[in-house]
Amino acid sequence: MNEQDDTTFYITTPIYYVTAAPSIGNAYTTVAADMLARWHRQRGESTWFLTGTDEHGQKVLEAASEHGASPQEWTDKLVAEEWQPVLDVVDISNDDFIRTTEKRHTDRVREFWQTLYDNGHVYQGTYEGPYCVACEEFKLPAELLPDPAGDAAVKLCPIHERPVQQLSESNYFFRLSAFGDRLLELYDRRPDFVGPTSARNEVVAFVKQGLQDLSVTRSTFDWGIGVPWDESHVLYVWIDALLNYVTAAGYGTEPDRFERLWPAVHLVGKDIVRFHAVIWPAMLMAAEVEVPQQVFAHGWLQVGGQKMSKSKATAIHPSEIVDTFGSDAYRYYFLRTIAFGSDGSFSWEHLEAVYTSELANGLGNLASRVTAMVARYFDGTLPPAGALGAGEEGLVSALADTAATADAAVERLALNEAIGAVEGFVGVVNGYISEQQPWQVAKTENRDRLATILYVAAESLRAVAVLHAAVMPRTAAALWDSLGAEAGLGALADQRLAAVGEWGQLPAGSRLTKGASLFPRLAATEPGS
Ligand code: ME8
Repeated sequence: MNEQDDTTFYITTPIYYVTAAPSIGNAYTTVAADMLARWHRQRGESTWFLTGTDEHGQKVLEAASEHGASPQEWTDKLVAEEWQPVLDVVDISNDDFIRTTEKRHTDRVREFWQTLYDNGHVYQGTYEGPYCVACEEFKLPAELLPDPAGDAAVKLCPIHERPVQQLSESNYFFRLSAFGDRLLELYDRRPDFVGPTSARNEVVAFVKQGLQDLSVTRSTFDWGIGVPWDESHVLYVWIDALLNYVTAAGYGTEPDRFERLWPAVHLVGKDIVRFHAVIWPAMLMAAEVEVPQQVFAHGWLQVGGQKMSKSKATAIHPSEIVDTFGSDAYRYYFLRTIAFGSDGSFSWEHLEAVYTSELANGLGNLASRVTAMVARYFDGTLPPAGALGAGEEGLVSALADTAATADAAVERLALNEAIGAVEGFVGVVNGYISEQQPWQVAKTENRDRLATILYVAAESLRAVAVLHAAVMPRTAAALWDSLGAEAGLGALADQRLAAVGEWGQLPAGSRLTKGASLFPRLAATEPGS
């Protein structure tokens, strides 16, 4: 816990392009960041969680004009109707939401680039080369794919498999090439700066090839932040967007707040790791601002073996899943079943199988069995435990191990391992009950033994509520409620992870109630239909 010092765990998501409605791909990063934010709060750490929208650039401009709207009208509408509401759909606890069209951002961005220009980091030149509008990225000819139809003049973006544009523009350039050695030294000195290892290796190899200077302005359209020293150009969308992480944190306006928040941990998809781990730290080095704490790239969600994407119309909206399974199962499914950092495929069948086996038959069944038996055999009042035998001691140590394993896994951003550890513990408790057969013990005179079994099970659920609160906040709150835990232990949010493994916290005498089923059986309709 760092309640004493004034550093903050500052976590960010990418800011998403407002070209269409959000997909489960965008929500994947946001949910992962949310789990981390909630976990750190549950540790008692001061935490700040930022997400938002990326609203400038050619891609947003084109989406707006396809819909007959001005870009500002288009982004205002989509942010209000889609991007902000989706945060409620998947239960996001962000502290701030930044839009790159906000004045708090645009003013600071202009100042930042003016300073770099004044200090000789920017010069005028001409960009001749390929550009992928879908990536909003200047490409190297060597990384492009040939046209499947054999047209030598057409080259495809390797990510979007769509033709790139050939640009020839008079632009301003940032001397990115000057930062190669300092970047390599950074990756060397801080091996965790880029994660996971696959992303780090890619970034190091890319920088070792030698960096080219980066075109940082565009002059063939005007949807962007005006270049302060030459208003006939707008800033290239990426070097505007990356600055959101500092403009939202008080850079240039609130030095004390900025000092407290910065540097941040950036969660990104692996498609944009170079922007975050190469261009972004170089920009900060040029401005003499501290580089991020970490850039962690997760993998791609795939549907039918391919990266799910808006441009290929394979995007699924989070509501399609949440409407059937609920937000907690949604969050659990994506974070639990995909190794964080690797690609993972989504299918309705797999989602339904995990929901049924781990949530409905696992945690849901455990909670309903325990609360029902306390109601039935002890009128809903939790009895004190008698002497603990080997079975109970096994649970006590399994809990301590689970708590330590989960916390260490979150520290490494192995979110799936943390959740898996808690799921494993739920399985152990379910196994304990099946073995002990309290319903048989209830037929004997041994009330003490029955009390011990049910106390031990309820106390285990107390810990599960705390350990699952970051990934399934609604379920954890419902469980806390049905354990009657608040009366003896206070609010769920005040339970500290450092103490979650300490045994015997739920007081005997707590009033348990069998609430509504945590994970109702699915209706027999086709999910997603
Ligand atoms: O790149 N699998 O925005 P964007 C996993 N505006 N994650 C996915 C995904 C998928 N199939 N599809 C999208 C941008 N994502 C820039 C960012 S930041 C300063 C500017 C997630 O709308 C993932 O986090 O294209 C990916 O990096 C991000 O959405 C791309 O969102």
